[in-house]
Amino acid sequence: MLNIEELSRRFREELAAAQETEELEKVRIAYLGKKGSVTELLKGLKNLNGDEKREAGQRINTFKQEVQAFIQKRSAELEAARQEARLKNDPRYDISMPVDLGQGTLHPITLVQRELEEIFKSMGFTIEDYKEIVTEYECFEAVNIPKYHPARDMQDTYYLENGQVLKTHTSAAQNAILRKYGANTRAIFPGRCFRNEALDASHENTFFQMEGIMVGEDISISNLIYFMKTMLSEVFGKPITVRLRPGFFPFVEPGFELDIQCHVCGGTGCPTCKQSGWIELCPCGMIHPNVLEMAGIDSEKYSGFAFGLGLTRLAMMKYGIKDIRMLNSGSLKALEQFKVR
Ligand code: FA5
Repeated sequence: MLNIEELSRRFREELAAAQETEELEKVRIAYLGKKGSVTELLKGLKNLNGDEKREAGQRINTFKQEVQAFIQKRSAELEAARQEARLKNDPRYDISMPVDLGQGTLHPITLVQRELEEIFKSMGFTIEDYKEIVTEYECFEAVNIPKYHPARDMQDTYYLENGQVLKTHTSAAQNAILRKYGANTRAIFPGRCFRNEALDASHENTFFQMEGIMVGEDISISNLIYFMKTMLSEVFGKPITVRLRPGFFPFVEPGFELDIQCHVCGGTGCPTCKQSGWIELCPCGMIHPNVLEMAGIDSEKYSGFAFGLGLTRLAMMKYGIKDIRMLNSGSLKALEQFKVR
């Protein structure tokens, strides 16, 4: 009876030595089983009386609870170690892998963006990244839209308290990229744009564009049309009907609007194309001399073209997506249709 302390010390030693579930089970039986030490102690109580019996009973029960709790804890530890060893040794599991790579799909805009990048890379263009928060100068002045010029109203802008703006168009990167490459620029720069738009089937407040610029000696409108046609026929994998009409953008002269026939309705008119049969896709033109000069390029000697492709709308046309809002919806049910990784 009085050897509980000694028993408790032995129990802890045996518990620590149990490295397998089977060994732990043996320890459990040795103490709590029918003929186990604790059970034997409890049986011995019948030989005691009165206070002695009550006191001994309490001590044995406390010890029994202790044994049960330690066995439970050790059992959980061994199970966790067993799982870890199984994952480590099983070639099907790699615990350093990012979770569930196999389940994701690329967003339709990413798919089109990557496709365009490959097309332009093959034509010698570099791919540039740019900020989403830009200065007013980059977004407007540097592309020939002076302060207070009415052309600013063409883009409903989100201004930040520090005076910067959320990029309204990828043209905001033109100045930086022209400065980077100078008179030999051939670059595309995809990016997210933000405008305070009234939303409808073809207008979002957050959408993607892909800008392209090419500068050099003797770059002309023919070069511009060639690149536009090559790009569109490659993306759609077939000749597509386009329409070029004059368009005003302060940073190009002359400027054009390049529309493509609506792929949702085939040109007959639907809510996506506002019943016109055409989608405004890619404004473009010859870079205004002021823009070249502001980037330190001699506009007498060099010329260039620029285009601002509506990447989100291109994805819509390519995949026949009727409503632009689906693309930012985060709806896996809708987006998982594009099972390309
Ligand atoms: C511009 O943003 C000019 N910076 C494009 C440009 C670049 C012209 C270089 C000339 C030279 P615009 O505001 O039209 O232009 O937008 C260009 C394209 O972006 C549109 O044709 C359209 O496809 C897409 N776009 C514009 N606003 C939205 C919107 N709210 N939601 C979805 N796509 C939009």
